[in-house]
Amino acid sequence: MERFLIPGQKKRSCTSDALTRSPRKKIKLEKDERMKEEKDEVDEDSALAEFSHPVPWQKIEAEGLDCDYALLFAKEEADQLFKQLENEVVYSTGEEAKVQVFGKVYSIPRKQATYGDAGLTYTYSGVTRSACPWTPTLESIRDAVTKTTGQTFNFVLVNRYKDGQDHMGEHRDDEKELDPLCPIASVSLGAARDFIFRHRDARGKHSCRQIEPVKLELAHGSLLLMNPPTNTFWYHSLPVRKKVLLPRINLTFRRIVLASKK
Ligand SMILES: O=C(O)CCC(=O)C(=O)O
Repeated sequence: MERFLIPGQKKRSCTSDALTRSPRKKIKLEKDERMKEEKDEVDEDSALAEFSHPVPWQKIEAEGLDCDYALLFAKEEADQLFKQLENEVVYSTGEEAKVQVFGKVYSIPRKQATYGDAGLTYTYSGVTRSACPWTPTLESIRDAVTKTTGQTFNFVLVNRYKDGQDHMGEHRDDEKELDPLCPIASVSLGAARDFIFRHRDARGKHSCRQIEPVKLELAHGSLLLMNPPTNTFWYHSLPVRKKVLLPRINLTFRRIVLASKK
């Protein structure tokens, strides 16, 4: 994994050669360096003003897989957001809490809700869901993701896992109504859970290639960006983890293409 762009890191100049300088010259140089550092810091701070959360990003790459991972919220903020979502989000019941797989209807092993801009719908696993109006907390998390990534989103799928028995099976988020150029931004709050990517050519008994799965742990307050073309080539899942006893909420922010643009 390669580390890249860490917007919050301050650059410090190396002092080793300064040790060999004469004391008077050294004092002047140190003063100049301090002034330059201070100027650099001001420049960096103003450049960073647009980032609400200057966080270290990790690049996760494999053949056809391109993801970025970072901690977006510190623990206290993430705890607070989790509590607020517990109060605000209303999860689907009845037919909307089911999926259809090869014509058979199943109850989903977690709770789900969909929020977004007025009039949007999203169809997956054979069920069409309409967007409820944004809640204040979903809106503020969406805006934090937009500030950090520069991407805009008009829809969010909320999944609540009561513990490690709740899970999500392998799938790709490749529905035709999703903007193919927009990453899917996945924010995790609550219990850390394993998240597994598997290449489409390396699944099941009849897989035609040997490609190692990519395994991540999604931490409390984290943001995972699944950039195109990840969802064309890779399936992802959140497997059962019996040892996990605490709940988790996951938000996947998406951009749905408006009907006139499809
Ligand atoms: O809960 C998760 O991290 C997985 C969510 C997911 O795969 C999805 O919303 O498509």
